[in-house]
Amino acid sequence: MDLLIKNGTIATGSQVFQADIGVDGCIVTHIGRDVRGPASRVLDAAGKFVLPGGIDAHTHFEMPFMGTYTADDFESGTVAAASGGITTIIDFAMQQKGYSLFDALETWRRKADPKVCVDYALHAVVTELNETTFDEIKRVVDYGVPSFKLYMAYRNEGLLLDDASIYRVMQEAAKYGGLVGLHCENEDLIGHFTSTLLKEGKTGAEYHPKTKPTIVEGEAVRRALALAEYAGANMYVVHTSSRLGREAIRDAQQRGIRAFAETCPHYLVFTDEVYARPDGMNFVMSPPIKKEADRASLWQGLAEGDVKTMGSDHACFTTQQKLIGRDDFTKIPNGVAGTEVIIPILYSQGVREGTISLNRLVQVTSFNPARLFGLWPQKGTIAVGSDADLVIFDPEKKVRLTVDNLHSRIDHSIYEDYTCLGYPAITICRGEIVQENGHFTGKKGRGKFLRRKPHADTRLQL
Ligand code: DUC
Ligand code: ZN
Ligand code: ZN
Repeated sequence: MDLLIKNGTIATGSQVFQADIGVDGCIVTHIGRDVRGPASRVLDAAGKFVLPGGIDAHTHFEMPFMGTYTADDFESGTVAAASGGITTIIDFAMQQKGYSLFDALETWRRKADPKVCVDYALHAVVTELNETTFDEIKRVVDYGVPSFKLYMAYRNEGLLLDDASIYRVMQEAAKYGGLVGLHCENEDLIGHFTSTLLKEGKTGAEYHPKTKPTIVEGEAVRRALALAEYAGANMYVVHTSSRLGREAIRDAQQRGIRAFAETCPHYLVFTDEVYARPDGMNFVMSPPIKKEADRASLWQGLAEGDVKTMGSDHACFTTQQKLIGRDDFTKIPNGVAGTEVIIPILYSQGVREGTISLNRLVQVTSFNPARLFGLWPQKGTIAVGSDADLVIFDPEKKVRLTVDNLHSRIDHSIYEDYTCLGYPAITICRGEIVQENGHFTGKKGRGKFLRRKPHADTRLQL
């Protein structure tokens, strides 16, 4: 065999057990108490956990946005991902006005294929619904992209889709087992709050969260839920940031609606006090970070099971790029880095503090995204026959999330003062060691495009 991992404690979405793992080529071929070689490489995982590689279903690499491009491309972004134990990313192929969904998928594949260092898949972002795009929905699903993303905000960026179009995409996608992701924020309210503040001369970064109070997300989530319920669609709320949003989704789930919530590491760590800091602009993302009660509620959602996944919304910008909005917060490119910190933060702040179990960490970082996005059972677990996407996680490794320890192509870290206890020591992507003790050891372009399966049973359950 090619790789033998001895003496580790394996954690999946449902089990924790002691076993060795044998890998041949890209695939796990043996799991057992005393797997023997010969093997080309043997790793001793005594005292460590072996987790299924993380799936970050929310990245924006090399994305044109707010007059610039996100700073990480598919190379630096996936090096960062691998360094944090993420072995699959799902990025968003953004439809440009006047172009088809397939144009966007082709553009994104051209950007990603030569550079990507871990496996990847794509969501199709619908920014304009015309007869071409409507008819494309089935073909996009058949191509291996059974998930869509619709924006209820960002009119000025050309991303917003009106409610009728959202409803039509939901209804059409549902026919083919697609999942519809939504950026839920009420654009008209944002516009009202923004123009009021700007008229008062309030232009600093500290005013960004004031344009998007919790009702902005809460209302939009409820509207999206109503549309999805009527359309009979499965829906996924990206970057849930508030108690109102989370509770709306939880209540809908309890009524049998197939709605799933994702949250992001920054909403679990910070409160809106960060916007008063001198580096407040670095925290400008949408939705913005909210209050302590929201942060606590999202942790509760992870623990209780209604928040199903962790995505990073990795869309980062250098200080120079952020300074585009020095005199007007509405021009600060929105977004932060995060793909590298998902697993370390969930472990340090969640598992170590007893808020979530190790199984729950695996569910939200790997098992659930694999199930929701049609990657199961190739990804999302450790099993004979599954891809050898593995993280050897050292629960005693201390890493401060400073700019020097992280791998994004930006010059700052919003987590500068955050020290993790527990960190991925080795990341293995389809049998290849891509990260060892903070050093990237993989190869640019080795990641594969993953064609995903739609949900055969549209009554998706998790
Ligand atoms: N939010 C961000 O902060 N950046 C990219 C897109 C988004 O929805
Ligand atoms: Zn968004
Ligand atoms: Zn996003």
